[in-house]
Amino acid sequence: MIITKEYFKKLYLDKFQSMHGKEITEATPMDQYLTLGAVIRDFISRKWIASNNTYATMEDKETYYFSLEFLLGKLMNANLLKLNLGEICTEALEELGIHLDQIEELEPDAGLGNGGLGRLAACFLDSLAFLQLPGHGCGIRYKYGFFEQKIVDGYQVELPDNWLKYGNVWEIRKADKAVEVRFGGNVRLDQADGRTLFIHENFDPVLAVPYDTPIVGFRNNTINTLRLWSAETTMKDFDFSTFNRGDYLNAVKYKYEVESISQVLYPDDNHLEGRVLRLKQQYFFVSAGIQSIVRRYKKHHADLKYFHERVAIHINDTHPVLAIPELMRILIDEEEMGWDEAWEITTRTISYTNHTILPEALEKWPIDIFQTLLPRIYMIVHEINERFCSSLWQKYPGDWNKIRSMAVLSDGYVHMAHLAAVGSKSINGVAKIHTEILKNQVMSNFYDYYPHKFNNKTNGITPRRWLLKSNPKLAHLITDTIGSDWLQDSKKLQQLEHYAHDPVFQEETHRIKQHNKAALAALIQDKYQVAVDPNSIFDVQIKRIHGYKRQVLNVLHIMNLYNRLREDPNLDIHPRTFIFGGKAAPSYYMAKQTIKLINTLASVVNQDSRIKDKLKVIFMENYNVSLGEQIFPAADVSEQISTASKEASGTGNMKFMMNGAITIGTLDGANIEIKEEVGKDNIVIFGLTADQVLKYYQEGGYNAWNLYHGDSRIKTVLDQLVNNFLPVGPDEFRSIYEGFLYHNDEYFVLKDFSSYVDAHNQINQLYNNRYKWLQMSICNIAHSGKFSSDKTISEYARDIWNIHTIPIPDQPMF
Ligand code: 26W
Repeated sequence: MIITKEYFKKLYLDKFQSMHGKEITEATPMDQYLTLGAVIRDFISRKWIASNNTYATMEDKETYYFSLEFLLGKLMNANLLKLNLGEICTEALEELGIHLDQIEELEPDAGLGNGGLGRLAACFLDSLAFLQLPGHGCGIRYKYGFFEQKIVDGYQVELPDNWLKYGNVWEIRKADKAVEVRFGGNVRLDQADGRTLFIHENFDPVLAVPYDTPIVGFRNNTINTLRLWSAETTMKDFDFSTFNRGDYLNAVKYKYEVESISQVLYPDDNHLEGRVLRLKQQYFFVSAGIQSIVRRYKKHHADLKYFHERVAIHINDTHPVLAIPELMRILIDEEEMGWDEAWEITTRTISYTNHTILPEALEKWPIDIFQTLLPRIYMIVHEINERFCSSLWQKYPGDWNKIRSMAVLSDGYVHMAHLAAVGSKSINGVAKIHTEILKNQVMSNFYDYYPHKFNNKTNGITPRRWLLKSNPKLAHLITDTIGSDWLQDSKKLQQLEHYAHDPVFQEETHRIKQHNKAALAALIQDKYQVAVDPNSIFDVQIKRIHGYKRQVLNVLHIMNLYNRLREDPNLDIHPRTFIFGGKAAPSYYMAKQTIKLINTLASVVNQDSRIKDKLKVIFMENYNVSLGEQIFPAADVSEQISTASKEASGTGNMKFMMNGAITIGTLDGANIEIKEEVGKDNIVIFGLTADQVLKYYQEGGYNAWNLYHGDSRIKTVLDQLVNNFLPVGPDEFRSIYEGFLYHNDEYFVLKDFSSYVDAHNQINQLYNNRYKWLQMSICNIAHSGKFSSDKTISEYARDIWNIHTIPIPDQPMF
């Protein structure tokens, strides 16, 4: 059915009246937004039902992506694009006096993630639906998402992200699908018919209530489901037993404690704080998710023996690793299966991705805490460990050190990555180099033991959001130039290479970049009252603030450049605007000081008229998905400067590339594969290699003081951190200074400083050759299809999950 503008208007007006019971002329912007959400939902719902019915009745496999984080961003515009309703909707609403772009602004970002891992999960869901693959998400419906960042006096201040304040137009609460999750208590053993029974008693029950969000396929009929669980008290426990005993205050406290499980996303990124509530969150959603999958399976299949042929469960890092013992528990305790059969099924169902090698991010939980909270799960983990250690003993008799280093339980801890390695069929890293480091360093013992489990799946990003939605002008230019096939197959972007030297195409690309830069400059002017010149080079580092990502290296280079400009205001450099964005974990002092340092430097540089506007520094507050959508299309230079070996993959690097920015980066994560794709002349590489870094860590021999004394540029900028050069107390940045000199520069910032400065000089030269720069930029766009999450997901589907395309039949619209 063709939807006309008139028809859309009628749908909208009817919906408005039935929802709000007043005239459209009295609509508030929020009324307008909620009405449009409801209209779009109606377009989705038929297809959603059809997708669910198709999946339920097919004889094929479905996959479930378990993740503690899903960083979706806004959905309205994305859904309109996918349903191909954007134009009709814009025009219809205009005639009603409603501006779509204005009401879209009202939608809060769904910010249920910290950074890379959470956004990857969102891109993967998008690609699953695009590829018509039966794959769903499972996570937590946090009441508060990732905190909102305000900058006050240069410092980060955290505010709660109350994203559900006005309701959520996309979710549907499924109260009838709620399940119970049990914490604490004790396990009593009993015997029946020659079987040992494990009876979990005196537990605290928590009701897990699912909220389903449709994941819309791009111009197809597929609607998959993201199921997020919310923690509630079971009515019977709250209202009747406790309350009736007259213990009102305790009843309220109990309700509060239960609900706290899905209250807030932990803002930890690459660092485990180890709060018991986090472990509760992990078991809560994993148990609820697996129970609901088993329940659904049993509706259509009699025998759990074939579970792994119908269900694949993927765990996004170790956060959902309790899926392994939880599936064992259900198969053994509830389905009365024997251990060996249950283990066979579990280890054929579950697959695991590792996203980080930083030791402080590897999850481990004290055994006593684990056992108290999850007594039955602990017994199962204990048994897994016993059996695993005895098989290790077979292979490595007497090698206690090796066995201890691989055990699931050792030194008083449950080691979650070891549990993941033992209990899943596949272990993958997220970029080639990362997988190699896993195999040869971090998990080398496991690689020796289970070589067949290891594989690489280089990350990707969805071109629907990161090109089509966020950079519509570039998307149109591409379609005008090579046709629209790239929308169905991102590899086709490669055809743009033929136009890399075409002056007309170059000029069009340039015009669009300037347009996007002007829009970002206007936003910066509006928000921060700083004038930045769209003709300057926009050099951008947006990502979490972390020592290993080395925002401080970027800062030291800017300080050096500033020093050069003050010495010689006529220095022949192309004007630069350095843009930063990113959040620090609230308890990460050094990261927060880095934000203060960037803002302090900005306040000095931006006001210094001597340097003739050749340098500007901007810190953009509250970096999130929506802000990213405005920044990536406006970037000329992409800063990917992690200490080599530390950034597992990176995905921001791919978003910049897809929007035509040139990478300045180390040979780390996916930068290496970007270099392989575009060739060494279309990327600017600097710094230590991963091998060199790892060698330093193993053998020592690095001395930061030597660099400080040996390079006057380094000495000057480090001294400027503590000598009143910056308008703060002399101790404000002492910790950063001491990190370099007294803690020997853990992330090799000083070591890479010189080659980083050279790399920036190279950027300057390249940019001054407009023809060359545009050719490089187009080459990057042309090769970005390699980093489409469609490609990544096709590989997961083929190599790990064994799931297949399941087209959903056309549905009558209403
Ligand atoms: C336990 C605390 C904690 C929280 C989050 C530890 C680790 C994490 C994540 C695994 C950190 C993360 O987001 N890693 C990033 O994952 C991206 C997607 O694969 C990669 O592109 C990034 O390089 C990696 O840092």
